Amino acid sequence: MKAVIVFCVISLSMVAGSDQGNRDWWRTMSLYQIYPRSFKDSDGDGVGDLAGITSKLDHLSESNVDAFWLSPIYPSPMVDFGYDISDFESIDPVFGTMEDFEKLVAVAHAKSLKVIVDFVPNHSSDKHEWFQKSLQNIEPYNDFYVWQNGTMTENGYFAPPNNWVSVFGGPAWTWRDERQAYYLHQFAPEQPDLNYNNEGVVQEMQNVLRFWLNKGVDGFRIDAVPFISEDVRYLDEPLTGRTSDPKNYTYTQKIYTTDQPRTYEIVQGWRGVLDEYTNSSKIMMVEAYANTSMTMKYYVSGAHFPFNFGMITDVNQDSTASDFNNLISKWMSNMPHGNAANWVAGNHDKSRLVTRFGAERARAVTLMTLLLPGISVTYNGEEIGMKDTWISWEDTKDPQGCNAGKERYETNSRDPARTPFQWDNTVSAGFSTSSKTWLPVNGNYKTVNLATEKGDPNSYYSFYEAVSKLKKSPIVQNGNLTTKLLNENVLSFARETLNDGSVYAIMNLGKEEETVDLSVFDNLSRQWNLYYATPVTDSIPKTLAMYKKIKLPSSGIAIYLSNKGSSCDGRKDETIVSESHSVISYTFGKVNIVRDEWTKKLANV
Ligand SMILES: *[C@@H]1O[C@H](CO)[C@@H](O)[C@H](O)[C@H]1NC(C)=O
Ligand SMILES: *[C@@H]1O[C@H](CO)[C@@H](O)[C@H](O)[C@H]1NC(C)=O
Ligand SMILES: *[C@@H]1O[C@H](CO)[C@@H](O)[C@H](O)[C@H]1NC(C)=O
Ligand SMILES: *[C@@H]1O[C@H](CO)[C@@H](O)[C@H](O)[C@H]1NC(C)=O
Ligand SMILES: *[C@@H]1O[C@H](CO)[C@@H](O)[C@H](O)[C@H]1NC(C)=O
Ligand SMILES: *[C@@H]1O[C@H](CO)[C@@H](O)[C@H](O)[C@H]1NC(C)=O
Ligand SMILES: CC(=O)N[C@H]1CO[C@H](CO)[C@@H](O)[C@@H]1O
Ligand SMILES: [Ca+2]
Ligand SMILES: [Ca+2]
Repeated sequence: MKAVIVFCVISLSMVAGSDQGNRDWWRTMSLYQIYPRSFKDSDGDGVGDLAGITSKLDHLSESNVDAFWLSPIYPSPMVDFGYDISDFESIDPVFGTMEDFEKLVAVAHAKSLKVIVDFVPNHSSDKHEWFQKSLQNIEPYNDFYVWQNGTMTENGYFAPPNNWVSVFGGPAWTWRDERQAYYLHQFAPEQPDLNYNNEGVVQEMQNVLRFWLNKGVDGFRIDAVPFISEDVRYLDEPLTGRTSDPKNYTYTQKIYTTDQPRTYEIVQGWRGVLDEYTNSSKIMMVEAYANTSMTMKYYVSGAHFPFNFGMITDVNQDSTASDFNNLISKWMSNMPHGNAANWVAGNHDKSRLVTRFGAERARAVTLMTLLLPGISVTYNGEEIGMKDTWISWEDTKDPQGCNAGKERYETNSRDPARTPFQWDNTVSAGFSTSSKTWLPVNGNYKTVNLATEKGDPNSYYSFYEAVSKLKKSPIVQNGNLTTKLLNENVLSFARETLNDGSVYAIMNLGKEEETVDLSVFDNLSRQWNLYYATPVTDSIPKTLAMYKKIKLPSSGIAIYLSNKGSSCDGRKDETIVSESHSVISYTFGKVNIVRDEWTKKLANV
């Protein structure tokens, strides 16, 4: 797919990198998720590590990233690839040492990059000292996990206390002879749930946060938050009727195992810990796949933001322009006043962006995540358009895949989105000097890799780099948002400022070429300059003035700038008159959302 990038944006002044003194540094940041096993291997053992990450931080700076978060790097038997932690305050040798971590933080900070680490509070590994002591009934650890006796059956043995199902399939309870009791695990049996009704657990986990804050981290991404607390009556959950298989996670309605009120109290306690660090603002973001109201509640319970997974859960290859419009307005209109929105394009649990949406439509999604108000979240590899990698049953590592069995692993395994980062076209895509890597490298690495893509203006990376740079402009940092459905297939939005110019993004999400009139945004004689478009066609003009009609091919996208005092059009613009066609407009802090009747009508179809 051919693309054009026009850098006639001389007056597009960029904001400086994250400012230590700015307490709001995170509100419009570009956040990048690093999956450490797969980012860069420094010692040739085929597994990524901390020294590897440190050596590649320039890639983040060049990609206009402000902060990165590391998936777990703690000691772990790796039953769930680091989400089963056996020591919350140390580094797994496969990733390096504590010195390597300290060096990573120092080098990152020197490059004005913020460091966010993963905090996995719901459970520990069964190999954690606390669990080992709990097994032996040693005070105070005896009560650190959720132990239940089970129910006596007619044939004299104990059945699990209730019908709760583990996320990975099978009962959420496992029997231990040592305790003559069952323990709860909402994930794998090797991931026993911590008991947040025990004050010792609450304190210990707050101390884990302090440990890493004292190492200089800038915040936390908190894993699996809705699962933290359970209803202590331990009643059966009602059945969904969606499957008759009691081992299937969809078997029950999660009314006692997720979204419990106690969970929000725990989150508030963590915020208190962050606020002890008054010198700089430390942030926490929570991973919560929950419904809208339960998700938004995290904003008022101490989280800086809950992840917005709309781009993962609400839309796909077949979604219409109005589906995308709905997901944007769903977040913007439900978010409590004054908060920062965020847009997550992918993560290590889901198929890759390009695989989910197709290479062309993926660009529209990336454009939205980078140019909508607030925070963008990019999973490593998506900036170069990496695709899911097919993994054989023999090579499968993910427990969710292994548990599903040979017949069904392909639909359950998360390995395809976790393969090594493709840096260049050398051995193992430049990820490792070893030709054998923990998961195989995608066969497309000869063409899909950072080095090659840097030299190609049509590449996914060139596109990402250009749009992520635009995100840094005062327009995208501060601009008011207006979304408009130009017709059933074409979604557009504007980020407008009174003094710094405006950005207009247009996306044809349909299968046919569409002609649209952009003067609905701006019917003045002001000139718009094309910033980026794909595919290249004369029907997308490089400049637009009074009559702003363009023909946009299927899956085409275009970004225009109207630049006050731009040297592109060589004249001073009149002050932008706020000539919106708005009927309703919601104001959220700095962000003003305007939707017109036409948008509303289509949205309600
Ligand atoms: C479990 O059984 C033990 C001994 O049979 C008893 O002391 C304890 O109270 C029971 N625990 C619960 C939670 O019912
Ligand atoms: C669980 O049940 C759902 C239907 O509710 C089905 O789509 C899914 O494939 C099942 N998962 C497994 C691992 O059997
Ligand atoms: C906070 O700043 C003060 C004064 O600049 C300094 O003395 C103190 O060590 C800092 N505390 C932390 C936790 O960085
Ligand atoms: C959202 O989830 C909560 C808790 O799981 C539930 O009580 C509530 O009814 C749900 N809201 C909607 C609109 O489904
Ligand atoms: C957004 O719109 C409001 C109301 O029209 C205006 O006061 C504000 O200055 C605008 N924001 C920017 C960054 O221009
Ligand atoms: C833009 O202005 C022209 C000339 O005043 C007018 O004919 C046209 O209808 C306007 N377009 C929109 C979308 O308002
Ligand atoms: C996106 C993400 O980090 N998901 C994790 C949620 O928590 C479970 C259990 O810790 C992990 O298996 C997932 O990878
Ligand atoms: Ca290594
Ligand atoms: Ca729990």
